[in-house]
Amino acid sequence: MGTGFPRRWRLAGLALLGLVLAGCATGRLDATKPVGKNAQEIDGLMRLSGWMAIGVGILVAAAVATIILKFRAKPTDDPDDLPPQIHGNRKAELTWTIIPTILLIFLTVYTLPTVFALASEGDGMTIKVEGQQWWWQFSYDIDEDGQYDIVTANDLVIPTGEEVNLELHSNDVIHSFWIPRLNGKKDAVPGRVHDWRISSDVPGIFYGECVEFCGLSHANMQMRTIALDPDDFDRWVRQQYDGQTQAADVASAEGTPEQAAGATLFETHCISCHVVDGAYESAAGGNANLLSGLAPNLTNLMSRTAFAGALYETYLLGPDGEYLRGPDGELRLNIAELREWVRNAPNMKPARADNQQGMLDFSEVLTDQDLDNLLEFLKTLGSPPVLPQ
Ligand code: HEC
Ligand SMILES: [Cu+2]
Repeated sequence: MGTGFPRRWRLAGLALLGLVLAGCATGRLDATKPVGKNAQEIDGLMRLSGWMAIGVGILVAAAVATIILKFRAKPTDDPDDLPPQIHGNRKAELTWTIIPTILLIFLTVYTLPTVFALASEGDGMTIKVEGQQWWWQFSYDIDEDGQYDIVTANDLVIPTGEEVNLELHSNDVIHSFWIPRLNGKKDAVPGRVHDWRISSDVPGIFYGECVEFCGLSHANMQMRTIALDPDDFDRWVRQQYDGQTQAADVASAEGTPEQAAGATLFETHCISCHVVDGAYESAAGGNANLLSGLAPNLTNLMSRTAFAGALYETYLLGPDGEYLRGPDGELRLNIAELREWVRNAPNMKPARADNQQGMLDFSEVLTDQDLDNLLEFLKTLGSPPVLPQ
């Protein structure tokens, strides 16, 4: 064979291609099973253009095959006898110019309404979304007075049945927000505000990833949308408010001795970056130790299904992704990974704490006893998540 690649290289390439393609349709980031209205519209266009491409592909392949077979050299041909030599063919050239033009005009006209529909404003609430290396923050102005009442991370909780507006920001470099089953991708460029929408008619957890390369832990910058039916969403809002009061009580040493010791350690080591509403607000809204100026608000840490840019589950999952429960039906905290995170976060998720990106390594600072106490304190921050029914 003429090509320079040995056979096993070509086979390996084929196997790799197979693996890559298999990755397209499996797992949590499956764009082929749209749930949100916008994702469905995008999926419809994908399918239409996909089928058109398949049709064109088949026609072209058939034409090529026909020509190869029909005009191949026959044993009876005289090798010196050339077929008539021609230059150009107006009919053929017009055909293969006009048909694609018609197809493309059709696709354009068909696509435009969706492009405009995706850009219009939804009828639901507006949530501020901030990307930073390497996690997402979500801020809610529940009573619409211009103040954010709830600030959370990783889990974007939305009510079902309404088109939620997202205001995308970035605090450092370009990120891109994508929840494949709910909507397409939208970049978050520093210094700009991008409007986006998201909706789901059914309750559920929908996973997402940052899809603009943003540095060391880009692959670990995940997030999820938790769609709750309106009653559950109201429960979640009340729960978030309750968490704010609760935290204040523990911080003023109304807990167990371990919790109080944890609160003291938290004050010493953590509040330079982390805010806990009602308790530790001194650094509220900003922090000089981080390039992005923000660390996750920990007020309702326990109410989030994931931590560290949704890289780790807050509660233990079984083999089929179902939540494991204790004897009283309560969720089981993923205490091992949470403890390891507090001990040495850069070990759990690549970061550059020395460059003001990411959480510090506390393994040389905190003793085992300190870690136990800190964990006792963290456990008081909010109540377990409201899960979609
Ligand atoms: C230098 C700033 C800084 C300090 C100090 C710091 N953190 Fe963090 N922390 C961060 C950043 C940034 C993240 C997000 C990291 C990521 O997801 O990549 C984070 C994440 C966390 C999370 C996960 C929260 C979530 O929802 O994802 C917990 C829990 C946490 N920190 C606890 C602590 C504790 C406890 C201390 C004190 C012992 C502490 N942090 C000190 C910056 C800091
Ligand atoms: Cu990113």
